[in-house]
Amino acid sequence: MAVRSVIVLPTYNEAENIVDLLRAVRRAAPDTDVIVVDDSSPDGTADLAEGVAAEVGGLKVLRRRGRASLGDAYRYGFTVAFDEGYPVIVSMDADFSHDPAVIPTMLGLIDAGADAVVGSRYVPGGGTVHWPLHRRLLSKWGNRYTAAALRISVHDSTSGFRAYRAERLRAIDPAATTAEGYAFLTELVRELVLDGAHVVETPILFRDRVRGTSKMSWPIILESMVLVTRWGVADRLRRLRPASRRRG
Ligand SMILES: Nc1nc2c(ncn2[C@@H]2O[C@H](COP(=O)(O)OP(=O)(O)O)[C@@H](O)[C@H]2O)c(=O)[nH]1
Ligand SMILES: [Mg+2]
Repeated sequence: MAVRSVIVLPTYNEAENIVDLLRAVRRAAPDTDVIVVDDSSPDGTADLAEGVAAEVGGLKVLRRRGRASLGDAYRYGFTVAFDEGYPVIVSMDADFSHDPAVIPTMLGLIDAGADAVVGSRYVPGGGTVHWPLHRRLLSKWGNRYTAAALRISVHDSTSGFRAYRAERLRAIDPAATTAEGYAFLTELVRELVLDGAHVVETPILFRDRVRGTSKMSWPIILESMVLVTRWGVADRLRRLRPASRRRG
């Protein structure tokens, strides 16, 4: 029997994608449960997800109220996944940018000993398809800056397509993270690396969404630049003072 696993799937206005995506996930990963974390999407995403729950099976829909934030949605979804005792937690986007066919590969890498698997656009075999030039440049150079500032060897810290060994994720206490946008994903990678976790990357082809709209915004981009710079400085200061404790 395969290890129990769950996909935490944050959604905001994914009405045009959610039903097909849940069906595709079920085909690709028949034994993996799904927790949809919806931020009260005005387009009715949560209702649509619930509408196929019986058909898809192993599906729970969480509805959050209050401010919509990717970081908050993940913090909440991970807490529920921990409480339910899943040993492996997968994260992915709900817009078909992440191919569900990669999920078994990720689960296999966790099984083989990885603590976390990052689906990476920036390792051999990985890439982006149909992504506008400005998004490609922002992502590629943002990730290069992140790797240099944080001195980590992960090439795609902002990828949301991942698998985690739950006990390793729990050890860094994701509920205590603070980033709201995709910087949350970088925050987790940094904390995992600082904690000595074995983080591996597997290539993915990231496809731009065909339906629905991106929630990317200037404040989210700015948050990421500011936080990465701040973490980079904090990590450097800590290295200068080896006696001090981790996290800064
Ligand atoms: N629950 C929740 N999900 C979000 C929020 N922002 C984005 N998402 C979801 O996170 C995933 C990635 O967001 P997306 O807009 O596609 O970002 P992009 O791929 O960087 O353009 C998608 O599944 C979105 O529906 C949010 O504030 N709350
Ligand atoms: Mg997207």
